Amino acid sequence: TIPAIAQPLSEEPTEIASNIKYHAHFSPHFTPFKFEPEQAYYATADSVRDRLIKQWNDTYLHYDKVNPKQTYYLSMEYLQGRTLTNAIGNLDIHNAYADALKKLGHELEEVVEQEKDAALGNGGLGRLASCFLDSMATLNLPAWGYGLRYKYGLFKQIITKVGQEEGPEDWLEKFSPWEVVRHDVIFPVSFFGHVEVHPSGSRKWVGGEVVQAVAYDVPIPGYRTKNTNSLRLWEAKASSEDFNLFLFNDGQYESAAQLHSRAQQICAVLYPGDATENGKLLRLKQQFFLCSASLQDIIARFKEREDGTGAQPWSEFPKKVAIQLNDTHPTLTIPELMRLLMDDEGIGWDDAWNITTRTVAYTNHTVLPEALEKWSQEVMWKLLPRHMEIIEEIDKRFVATIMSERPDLENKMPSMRILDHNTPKPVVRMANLCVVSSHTVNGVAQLHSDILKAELFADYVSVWPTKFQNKTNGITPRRWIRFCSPELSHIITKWLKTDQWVTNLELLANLREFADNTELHGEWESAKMANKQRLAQYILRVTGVSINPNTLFDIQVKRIHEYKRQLLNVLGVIYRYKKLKEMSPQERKNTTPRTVMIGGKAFATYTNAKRIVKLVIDVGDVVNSDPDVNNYLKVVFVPNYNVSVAEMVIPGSELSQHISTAGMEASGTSNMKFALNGCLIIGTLDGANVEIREEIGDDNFFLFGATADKVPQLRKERENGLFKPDPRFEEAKQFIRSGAFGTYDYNPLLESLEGNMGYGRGDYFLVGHDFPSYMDAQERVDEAYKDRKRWIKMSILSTSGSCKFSSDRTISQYAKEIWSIVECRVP
Ligand code: DL6
Repeated sequence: TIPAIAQPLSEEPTEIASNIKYHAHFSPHFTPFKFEPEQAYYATADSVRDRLIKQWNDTYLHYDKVNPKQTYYLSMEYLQGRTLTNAIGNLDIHNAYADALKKLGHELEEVVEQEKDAALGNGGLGRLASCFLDSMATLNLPAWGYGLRYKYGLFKQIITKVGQEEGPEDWLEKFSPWEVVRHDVIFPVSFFGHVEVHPSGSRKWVGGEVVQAVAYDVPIPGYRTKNTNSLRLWEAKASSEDFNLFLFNDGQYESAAQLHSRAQQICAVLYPGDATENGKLLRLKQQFFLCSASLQDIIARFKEREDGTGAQPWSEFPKKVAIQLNDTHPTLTIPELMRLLMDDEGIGWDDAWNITTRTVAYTNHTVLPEALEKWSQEVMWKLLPRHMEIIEEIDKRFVATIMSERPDLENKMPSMRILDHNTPKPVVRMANLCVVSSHTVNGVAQLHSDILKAELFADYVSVWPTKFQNKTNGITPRRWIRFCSPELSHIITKWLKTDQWVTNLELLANLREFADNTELHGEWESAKMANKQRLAQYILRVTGVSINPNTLFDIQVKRIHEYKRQLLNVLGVIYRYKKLKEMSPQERKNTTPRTVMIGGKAFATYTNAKRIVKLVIDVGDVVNSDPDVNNYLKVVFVPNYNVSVAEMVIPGSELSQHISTAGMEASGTSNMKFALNGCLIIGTLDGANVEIREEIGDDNFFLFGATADKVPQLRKERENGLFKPDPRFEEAKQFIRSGAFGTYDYNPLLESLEGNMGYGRGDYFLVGHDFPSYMDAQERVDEAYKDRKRWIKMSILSTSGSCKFSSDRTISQYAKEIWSIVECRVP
């Protein structure tokens, strides 16, 4: 039978079911009459999209009518993960869709599993951007996200005997039902070319290569509100005129489509390798492509909107537009905005500079030297000659201003300047350009912001003391507890007698009064157990390792990096294994049994990080197959860590490790997700750990390690041969050397902990220094876990102390203190 016409907005399961059937029939993506979970997923997604489109269009119209000041969040990364569960959750129709699918013979849980993660990001910075989008929509803030529509997101991690291997992550392999291509939103973006000087003195860039930026919009629904914002992702394509039919007919197929293939390269992959000159050029092209397309779009919207008396004057631009640069990747926004204002709109330098600096703000997300972008001036002159002229002028004027107003800073100029001519290859320092040109600069946790002010940007602080702010990161409570842990969420709602906490996380503080209640303890423990069982099944499915939910689930999942110190974790596990081996069976019975899970991707060219992955795998193979110990210790490498995996892992966690060298992790956000889910933290005083510990209490946090202020001194002492390693540390390393974990050559990894101090050498990350206090903290964990009552209480206090870490709080602060935007609720 032909399904009845779709009823897009009904919330009645029978009508939703008929709507899904309608889509399976009339929006066909597959062979007719097939309705397996995959077909059910696409039909369900189409059905959900109908309702999103209604809200989305209403939001668009409303913003257009009210013409509020809007925020534009520019980011090279968004780690959106899956959309279906989030969309039906935010629209508050989860149960209706679950019932509807049941009527059609499917389980919602199985259907959502069909969706591929949109992994258009690398780690915390990209996931933060996605949490921010959720909060902006939920808070009814008029905001847009802008990014790139990479064909391949972050690579797929394949774990083999060799270690990590990388494969393409083809999230668009079939298609994404969540994006809408706007065929009428298309802007030309130029590269290369030259600058023409007109007799009047005005300058104009004539680009050599031109590609088209086409808008693909993804709806971002707020939670229980009609406001549905947009994430606009740009795709690069060549125009049909760029296809050479003559060459094609002559059999020269590749030459005929050369410009097409060059355009396609721009959005082919997130973070293409940049070891070669070609790779560097491609990355710069990507960054400019995002900035130029987004700015043209923002300016077009500004010009379209009228203020009642006609076109808005340019002086209004900063009153209507706030641009946030998510780290330095979109820095080219600054010279591109200057260029568009001066060369296209005929505005003079001073007014253009005034508009630009009142519009743009910059967030710094790292103090790691290798992540502070520096672009070769030579490459920039080639690719963006007019922008380099503008950057030179900004630099020149900055030097002149400082020299006249702050001559005492003369000796600081070489490091404060935007242009650095002293390196073997002269470079543009993007962070300096951002600081000089933004009205506000912020760090992402209090400690990080303090370090920025005291060290990285200290000289600028003396010039512009009020420019620098802190905005401690946050996470969306919708995805990171309400939807990924419905069991725990229902308990919270029951005890708080309201579900308002989902948008007002402050209410979690009220759980505190029940922290000793035995009834709550029972419910809490069984919810955590259900989540642990679900995780255990997942681990069995993806790794073949069977883990026991009655052991302590100890988890470290994040990008693999030496500063994050997964190596410290593994060395601790190795020491634990060795001690377990040496114990009698009776002694082993008195230990706290643990399952240690480590997951994360190592950048493809980061050899030491890949060695760490290999070590975890090898240790797991030995420990898990050792009958003496495998009831007391298991070690698992969680493959292909991404947003969906996190949604499975975090609710099932009991202890999580956030153990970076103090001063090196800007904030961390997974620490917040774990704490919110009642997982205790073992960690250093680094990034947001500091604030998490303040909020949930010292007694509920397993602290260890050097503090950030001591790190430089400790490195010096080490350099001067004053470091005396703990015997446990030496024993663990020696155990690896003995070949206990196979024949792989771990010497380079072990050597990174030895020798002379230097970045990446001589134990720069202080693993050896922090090892004994880490092991002591782990002993305190073992003891605490044995006392079930105490542990559950700590877990409840962890959740109830997580109020501060909602991205709703963070975004409200950005809105008020940086962007000056207010709610614009769709009636
Ligand atoms: O602010 C989001 C996130 C922080 O939580 C992490 O601590 C930090 O490492 C990460 N930074 C980056 C830097 N990338 N660049 N450039 O990803 O940001």
